[in-house]
Amino acid sequence: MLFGRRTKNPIKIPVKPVEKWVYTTCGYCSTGCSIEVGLDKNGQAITSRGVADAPVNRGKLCLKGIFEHELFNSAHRGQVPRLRERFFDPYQETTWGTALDKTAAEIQRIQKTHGRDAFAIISTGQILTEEFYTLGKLARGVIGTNNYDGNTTLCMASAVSGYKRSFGSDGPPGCYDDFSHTECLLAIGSNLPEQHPIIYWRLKEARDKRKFPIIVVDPRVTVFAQMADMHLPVNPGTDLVLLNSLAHVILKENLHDQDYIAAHTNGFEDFAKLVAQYDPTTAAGLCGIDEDTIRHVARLYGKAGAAMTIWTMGINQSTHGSDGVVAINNLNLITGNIGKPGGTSLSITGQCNAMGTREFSSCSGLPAYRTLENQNDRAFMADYWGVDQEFFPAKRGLFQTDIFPAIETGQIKGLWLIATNPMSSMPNTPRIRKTLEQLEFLVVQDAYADVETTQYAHVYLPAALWGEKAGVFTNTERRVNIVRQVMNPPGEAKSDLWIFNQLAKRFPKNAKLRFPETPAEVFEEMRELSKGRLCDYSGMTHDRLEQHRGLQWPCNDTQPNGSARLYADGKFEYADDKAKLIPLPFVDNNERPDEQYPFWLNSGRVVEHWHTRTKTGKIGNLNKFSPTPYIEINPSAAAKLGIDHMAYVRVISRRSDAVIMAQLTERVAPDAVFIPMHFHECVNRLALGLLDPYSRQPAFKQSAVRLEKIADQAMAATSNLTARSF
Ligand SMILES: Nc1nc2c(c(=O)[nH]1)N[C@H]1C(S)=C(S)[C@@H](COP(=O)(O)OP(=O)(O)OC[C@H]3O[C@@H](n4cnc5c(=O)[nH]c(N)nc54)[C@H](O)[C@@H]3O)O[C@H]1N2
Ligand SMILES: Nc1nc2c(c(=O)[nH]1)N[C@H]1C(S)=C(S)[C@@H](COP(=O)(O)OP(=O)(O)OC[C@H]3O[C@@H](n4cnc5c(=O)[nH]c(N)nc54)[C@H](O)[C@@H]3O)O[C@H]1N2
Ligand code: SF4
Ligand SMILES: [Mo]
Repeated sequence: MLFGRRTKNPIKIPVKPVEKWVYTTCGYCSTGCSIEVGLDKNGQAITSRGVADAPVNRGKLCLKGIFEHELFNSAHRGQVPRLRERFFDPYQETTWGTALDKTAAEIQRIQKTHGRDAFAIISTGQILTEEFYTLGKLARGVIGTNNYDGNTTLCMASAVSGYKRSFGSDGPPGCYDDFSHTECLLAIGSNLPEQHPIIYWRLKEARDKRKFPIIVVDPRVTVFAQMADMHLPVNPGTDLVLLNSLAHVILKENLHDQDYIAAHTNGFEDFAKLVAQYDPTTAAGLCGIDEDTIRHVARLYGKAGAAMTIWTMGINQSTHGSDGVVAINNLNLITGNIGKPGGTSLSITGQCNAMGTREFSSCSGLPAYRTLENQNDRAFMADYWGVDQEFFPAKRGLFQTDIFPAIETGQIKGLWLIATNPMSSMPNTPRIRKTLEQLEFLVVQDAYADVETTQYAHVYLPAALWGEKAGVFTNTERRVNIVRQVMNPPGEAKSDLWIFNQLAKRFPKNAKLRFPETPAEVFEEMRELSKGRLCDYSGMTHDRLEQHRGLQWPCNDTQPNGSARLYADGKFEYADDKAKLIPLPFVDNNERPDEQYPFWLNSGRVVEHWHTRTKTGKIGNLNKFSPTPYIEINPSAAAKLGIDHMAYVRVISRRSDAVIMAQLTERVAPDAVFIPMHFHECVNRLALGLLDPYSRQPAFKQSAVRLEKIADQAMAATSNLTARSF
């Protein structure tokens, strides 16, 4: 007898009439999947598929990648530049010439009246590296403002800072292939299955072939926590205590790698003295993980032949984000787990090109990991670009999170936002709204005309989106991959590269400074500049990148096919080649729950949506699975407050309030709530966002709120601010 499917008609998937497949790289997350977009005979994008021989995704895509071609026809794309005198006037459509003349004139007026740094620029992790590099040249070499940063301060700044403190340079040392070699994996503050589904698939595949323990540290019972061997529901903001305690046990039980420590690190004695204070009994009282579990995990990690740690925003977005990263590096240095197969500190990055901006945008320094603080680097770049060396500041300027307060105090008068939406993504948005109102001039350069920041802009510049332009992205494992142009931008929208180049022409500048027009020419400059640097691109070309489906830097004459790992020889980027072990005392400085505001407020992502939903909010298949903002509340806490499942509830913090639909679930602890970050006028009306002292990254994931039951549910539904309807 036959069972199941064989007795029925097989499911039929309609064949799409694809005439041509175009190779490109996914424009959502930092996994860096190779993707092909199928075009029909009219040149319309009708489908997407994973590239079978791509080393990252081997033919797979997550659901955002599967529907990525739908972006080309999504609603509310900006098609024409717009202009107005005051932010409350109606916008007028205008020509590119007028919009760019006005922008250049306003930048120059503000700089002349209030000083060069009175005009600020905030960019992103989502444009192409060639665009980042060109923007950097414009900002540092032509406009000359030091208040130039990226939204990566909301995202990767703590990882960058932690890598620099430990190893002397930024740059994630590991790769996805480490999953195939590791004997123990610790994942801290990362929800891989939802946020990096294909990295998760790689991990799961490796683990299915060869058993090794996966330990997930997260206050919330995430999808990742549910598949882990052990879930450690750490108290919010106390990962540093846990990490110090793991090191304590490893040293006490002699599980550390003395030879490695002696040969490749400095600072062991001070470090050992500090972690001696973090015995598991004391640590358990602070971080909420019982002492036996701490000892058990330390032994698993210390005894593994190769052990690795991955982390994402649960570490970076914290008042000790940078310290958390250094603590992870400390753990791996004392166990000899850096630069070896399966032994690494791998920061899972966020946006598609979070790495490209670090390498080439000059936001925090100069191209190819050069710094403003280094006189030789300044001299080299001044000579290369043909600008006066004195034109460069000798120290980096304000971070994104300090630029907004500087607008409040009147120090900054003008702002240019490129591919970022701080009206939704910054903490304490009521304050951001008031801040933007104060600007004399705001220019918004975005692919979508309905992005919230346009409410306060004077000029709107419509930009081409992923796949409407060409260039490269770098993923989590330092793999540079090519984004080929699939379609033309809609209407008069232009690539960010074109916009930067046109603007550059409107400033008086040194004759030597060149702004090449094509991405391939810009790439040549980047290759040349990176030769001999850690992020060496000199062995790459756009075509080689497509042939190899991405190459990992350093990629040069000696490593023409790229390098899987950094620091394999134990040589770090400090002058004496040694890494630093750094003692990290834990200081409890969060806004914590109290009688008035008894719940921890946590926030993060869902698999269907991308950030502030300017993109995924318009893709039917994504938005329909997750159309509504919600707040996760533990059923026992809800019962005490009389809050029903799916009822609207008022959530109040010291900043503001929001009305959100309750989801009762045991994913969150009785003293904690979780709200996805994707919805406008929602969690970021409430979040405090205290800053990490090194990275200036906000602690988005720890603040305090109270909940109020709403009697009039019908009224709550109609007055709900949080839903943006498309
Ligand atoms: N679908 C989708 N994928 C994305 C994105 C997206 O918007 N949508 N965005 C991309 C970007 S830019 C980024 S940065 C990444 C983010 O990727 P992740 O960091 O994995 O995602 P989040 O959901 O922000 O946060 C991860 C976890 O941190 C936990 N957490 C909160 N507080 C603490 C704490 O004190 N300690 C610990 N250990 N954990 C804590 C949260 O409970 C949450 O489960 O995702 C990328 N991928
Ligand atoms: N509460 C809370 N807040 C958070 C977080 C959290 O976990 N919790 N996470 C933080 C993190 S990690 C991040 S990365 C930020 C993200 O915050 P944002 O960067 O502000 O969010 P996005 O929605 O990705 O904004 C990108 C904008 O660029 C536009 N765009 C896309 N591609 C292009 C292009 O090629 N050119 C141009 N010119 N425009 C383009 C999009 O339409 C969109 O408006 O949010 C942060 N905010
Ligand atoms: S995992 Fe990330 S890179 Fe891969 S398809 Fe999904 S969103 Fe794109
Ligand atoms: Mo991010």
